[in-house]
Amino acid sequence: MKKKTKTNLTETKSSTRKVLVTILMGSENDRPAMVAAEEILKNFEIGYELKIISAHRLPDRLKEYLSNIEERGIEVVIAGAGMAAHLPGVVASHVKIPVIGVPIQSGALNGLDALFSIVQMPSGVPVATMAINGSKNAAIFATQILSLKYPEIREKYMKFNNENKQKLEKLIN
Ligand code: C2R
Repeated sequence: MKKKTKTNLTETKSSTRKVLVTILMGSENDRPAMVAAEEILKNFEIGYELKIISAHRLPDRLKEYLSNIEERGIEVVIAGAGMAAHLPGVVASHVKIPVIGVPIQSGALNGLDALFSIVQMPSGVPVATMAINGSKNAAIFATQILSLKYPEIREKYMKFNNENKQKLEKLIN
C-alpha cells in the first residue's frame, strides 16, 4: 500500500521575492504532484507562496485566506486537489484573479474524478483546468499570464520556450 505522509493542513512556504502566485493544495499528500509547479516558478524567479488548505476540511480558514490575497498583490492562483476536488472551484468563487486547477492522481478513480470535478465548472466561474498531475503546465500557464504585464517575466518565458524548441530540434537532427 502507498505510504502516506502526515497531513499538515495549513503549511505555508514563501519565496523571498514579491509573491505573485499562490500554490494551494487540498492535502500534504498532493505535494509530490505539485513540486513541478514550484520548480518552474523558482526557475522563472517568480515569487510564490504555498498553502495547504482544504475547502472541505477547513472552509472558514480558506475563506479567510482568500479574503485579502488580491490586496496582498497575488495575481494568479494554482490550486491542486484530488478526488472530489472542489478546492479550485471554491477558490474561483471567492476571487477575481485567474485560477488554474490541477487534478491530482489519487484514490480509487486515479484522478479522473478530480479532472471532472475541476473542469466542469458552471458558466460564469471559470477554472483553467490542466491535465491530471499537470502542475508543471499550471506554472507555465501562470507565467504566460504574468508575462502579459511583466516584461522581465515575458523575456524569461520566451527564452524558456526557445530553449525547449532547440532541445527538440537537436533530438530530431
Ligand atoms: P488526504 O490524503 O489528506 O486524505 O486527502 C486532497 O487534495 C487529496 O488529494 C485525499 C485527497 O483529498 C483531496 N481534498 C480535496 C479537498 N480537500 C482535500 N479535494 C477539497 O477541498 O476539494
